[in-house]
Amino acid sequence: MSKRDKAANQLGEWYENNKENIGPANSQAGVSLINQRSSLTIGEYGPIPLADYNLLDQLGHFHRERIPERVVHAKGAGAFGYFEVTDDITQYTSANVFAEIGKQTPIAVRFSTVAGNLGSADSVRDPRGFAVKFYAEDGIWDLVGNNTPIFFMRDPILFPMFIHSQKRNPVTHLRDWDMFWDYLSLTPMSAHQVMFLFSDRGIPDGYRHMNGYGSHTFSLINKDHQVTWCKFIYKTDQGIKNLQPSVAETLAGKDPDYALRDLYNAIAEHNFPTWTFYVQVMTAEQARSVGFNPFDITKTWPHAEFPLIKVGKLVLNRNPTNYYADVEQIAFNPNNMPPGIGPSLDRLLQGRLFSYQDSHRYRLGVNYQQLSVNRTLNTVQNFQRDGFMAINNQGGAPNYHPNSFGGPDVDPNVKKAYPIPFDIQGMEDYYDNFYDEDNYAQARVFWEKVLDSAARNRLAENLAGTIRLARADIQERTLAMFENVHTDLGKLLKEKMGAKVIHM
Ligand code: HDE
Repeated sequence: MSKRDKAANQLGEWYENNKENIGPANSQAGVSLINQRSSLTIGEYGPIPLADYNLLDQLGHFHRERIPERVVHAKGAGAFGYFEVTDDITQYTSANVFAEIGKQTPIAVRFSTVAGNLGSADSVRDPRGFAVKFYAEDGIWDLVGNNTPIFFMRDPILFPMFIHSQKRNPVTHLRDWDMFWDYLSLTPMSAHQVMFLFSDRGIPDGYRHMNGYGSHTFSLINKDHQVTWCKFIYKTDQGIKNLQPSVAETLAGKDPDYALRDLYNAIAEHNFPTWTFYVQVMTAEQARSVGFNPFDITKTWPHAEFPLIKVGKLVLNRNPTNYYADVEQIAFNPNNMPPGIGPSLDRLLQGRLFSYQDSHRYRLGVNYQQLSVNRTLNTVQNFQRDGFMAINNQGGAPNYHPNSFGGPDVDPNVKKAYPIPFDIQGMEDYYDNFYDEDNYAQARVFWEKVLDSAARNRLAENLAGTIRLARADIQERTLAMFENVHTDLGKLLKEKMGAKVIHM
């Protein structure tokens, strides 16, 4: 951090590259400014007249510089690059991004933490967002994933409550361990994800040394309209690296932007990070007999039964030229899926298909997709018009349908590239059985098969560190939840917490 790295030299480098082209200062309208050091005054020490247009313009613009931060995933870093196909999966999907080996599609990626506000520290224990925007020839594909293959819940109605419990207490405005563990221990479907989060992978060393997961079950549709369920996975080629909690704590104070700086410098030094892209696939018949609900995001698909199939690589080779324009304003939407890729019966995904556009309309405005970082490469032709900041208002094309002026009409072949119709029947109802379905089986496998004894010990240590900060009855309930995962975990946790602390 103390050395003059590429990030520290950004301004100097910009100046070297641009010094020949720097003209006189002017307004946003391009009109030359008369003075930018002093306000206009009546007499040397007199008042400022309204005629000081430049002063009013500076202040008026300044007051409007901030937009709402993302309600979750507020702190992040972004970069650009490409996705290249290395292996053929056209037997599963007709999506243009996978059309042929060697095909490259430009991408933008935004990494993030989840609970912290803008400006919060990067090296915290929190899931990491790993959102990828593919600028495909047939429209944007947003794969808005995390660094974990699973999630805290399976029903979207629980999301706002869960997030409230993980963010700040509304009175004290502090992170609150009663809220945190109260909610999680009352919602044991979170056990699997919580164990991942408190394992070594809960604090990745920057963004380059972690995997990414689409997490949900999606569908792939091939040219014969056959549907295959699938998961998307990107594995880091830099190798997994995590931070020791004590190192992470020190970094949070010394360099809260550690992950952002690391990503920027790596790319600026041409040390481009890459990930290998895989899919797992499951046929409709396998889905019916697999023994767990394959559309439940609290579950992974075992690799032994559903092996990783290599598809391509992601390369990040370009830093944003402007953070606000390229990263703060980038807007991902899981609903953006070009032909050949579709959603599934994953209930949480279905909630997300609504949530993101709604959140962008609030944060960035109704025409957020016209901002350059969000714009698709193909031509947009539809009947949406007007609203704030309509940069592309589609000129003289008709704004209603049907019309006698060329439509546009939908391409009848496109429906074949989506998994419609889904074969579903049933009574409309609130089905609560999904709430408590099979909360512990895979969490137990994680404990028994994925972690070795040293990693189990660190997991228990990390969990105990904050459980012991909650009220005694919440501690007891949280312990009971982990005892349900495995009696050994319960025992180890008790040991780590110490009886004295529980009843403080
Ligand atoms: Fe998000 N999520 N989420 N989420 N999420 C947002 O979108 C939401 C979920 C994820 O870098 C928000 O623009 C709901 C799972 C990432 O810009 C919001 C539900 C996964 C990002 C939102 C989920 C994610 C977001 C906040 C449950 C991993 C950052 C502002 C139904 C598979 C994207 C915004 C970026 C951001 C809603 C669950 C990943 C509010 C309702 C599961 C990486 O729309």
